[in-house]
Amino acid sequence: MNQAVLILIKPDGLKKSLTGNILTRLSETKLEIVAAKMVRVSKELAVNHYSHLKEKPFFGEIIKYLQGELHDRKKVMALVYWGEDAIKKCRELAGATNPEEADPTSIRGSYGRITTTGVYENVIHVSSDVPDAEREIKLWFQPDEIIVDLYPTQEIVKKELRSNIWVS
Ligand code: IDP
Ligand code: MG
Repeated sequence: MNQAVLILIKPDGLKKSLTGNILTRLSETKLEIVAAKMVRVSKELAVNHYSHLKEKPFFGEIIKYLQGELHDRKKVMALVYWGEDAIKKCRELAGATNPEEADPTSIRGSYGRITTTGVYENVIHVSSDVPDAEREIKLWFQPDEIIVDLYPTQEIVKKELRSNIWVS
């Protein structure tokens, strides 16, 4: 069954210049990239993204982590991969949440670490199931940023929308 999955290259992955390595590893899946962008992560977006973990003792730290405050890199790369069994394939390549327990040949096993303050810095996020993927993709992307029709949309007309355009 074809599925969509949200992938984030987290700030530690960007700081360690791992973008190319991670995308190369993910290309082994033969899945299609249907959306990609760099994102400056607001606190609101980070809190929404990790809302299922808000009772955990490490919640505050992972919000700072996703916002780039632990790495002086205030951005993440967000991508949507699409294709047969996309979630399982990408999670297998990513490896376990705890980078020290992850298969050493997985992305997290190869490049992750646990900080002295206990944060699992695991360089990549991968949606965990189909409902999570839909929720997360809708959080990170607007329909027009994705080159296939993943979910139902409706057309609206935005009036007096303020935006920046190129000069000349
Ligand atoms: P996942 O990223 O493998 O889906 P989640 O349970 O959704 O794992 O946790 C989100 C993120 O929170 C993880 O990727 C990791 O960075 C961090 N995290 C999860 N569990 C722990 C923990 O027990 N200690 C420290 N950080 C954790
Ligand atoms: Mg998760």
